[in-house]
Amino acid sequence: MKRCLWCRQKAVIYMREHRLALCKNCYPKWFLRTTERTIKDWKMIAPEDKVLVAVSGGKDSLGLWFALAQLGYAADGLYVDLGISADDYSEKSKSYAQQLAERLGRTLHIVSVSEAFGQPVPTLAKASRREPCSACGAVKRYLFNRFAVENGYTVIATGHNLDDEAATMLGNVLRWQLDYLARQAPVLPAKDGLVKRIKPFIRFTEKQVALFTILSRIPYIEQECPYSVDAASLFYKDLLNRIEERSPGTKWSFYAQFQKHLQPLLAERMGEPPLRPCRECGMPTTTEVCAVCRMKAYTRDMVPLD
Ligand code: Q46
Ligand code: ZN
Repeated sequence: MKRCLWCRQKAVIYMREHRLALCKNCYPKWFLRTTERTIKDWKMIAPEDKVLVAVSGGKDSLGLWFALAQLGYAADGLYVDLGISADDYSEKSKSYAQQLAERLGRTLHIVSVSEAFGQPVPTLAKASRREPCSACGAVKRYLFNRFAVENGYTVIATGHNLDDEAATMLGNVLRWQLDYLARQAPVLPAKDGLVKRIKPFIRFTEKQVALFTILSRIPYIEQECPYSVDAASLFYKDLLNRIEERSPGTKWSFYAQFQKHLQPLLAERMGEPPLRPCRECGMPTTTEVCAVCRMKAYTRDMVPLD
């Protein structure tokens, strides 16, 4: 049995990449300390910032909101109700977000896609012939940004972890999608109507975040979104886990060395597409009419669902 390196109690986790075993009391302390260091190292949050956490009801975003509160950041949450009725997914995930808001005594804002655009995400996707996750991603990015701008939030924090980011990066590297790689960073600064975005959990694997959330006794939605069939990303995560198994620390160095050496060069080289206000809604976009307004146009003649 491994013992906690800090206090010699029974360990609940051994992190090979750090050669560190910790018990259930010391692990959350290490986790919070590491989160704080990530925020400082990457200059994610300034004292005058107003932080909005993108809360989905899952372990990562709820863990993030809780961790920020523990660290003294007065962050509020925004839950975007996607209107996914299969398996009661949206209703259930919303109630987990509300539970944590109550425990933290912080505000949880709720924005409904159906109210904003007349239709829920699955209908918007179908009408515009987009994959549900592609429509969903565009709608979420749009609503988070619009809400932050309209309500004076200066930073949007998301719960992406190292497994998410390394898998996305691997996919982009295999196809050399340089434009995506140039924009893949733990901090995307504010720009022309786009609010700054940060990923404070970038240093942790999925398992590490799950353990923190569980030890903090935060209930979260365990069921997967019924549309989450992104086989490619699961495959890349599995590949990276196998590499990590053989050579602990590789996942982080794959990500971090890219951030240190290549991402800044790519960002400079690729330039950023110029943004302009959408003709329909005024939100920043690279095209004349933004992706969300184009999606909305497809559903204009549809009867709203209840
Ligand atoms: S919620 Fe939306 Fe995810 Fe569901 S439809 Fe896809 S993108 S899987 S994070
Ligand atoms: Zn628009």
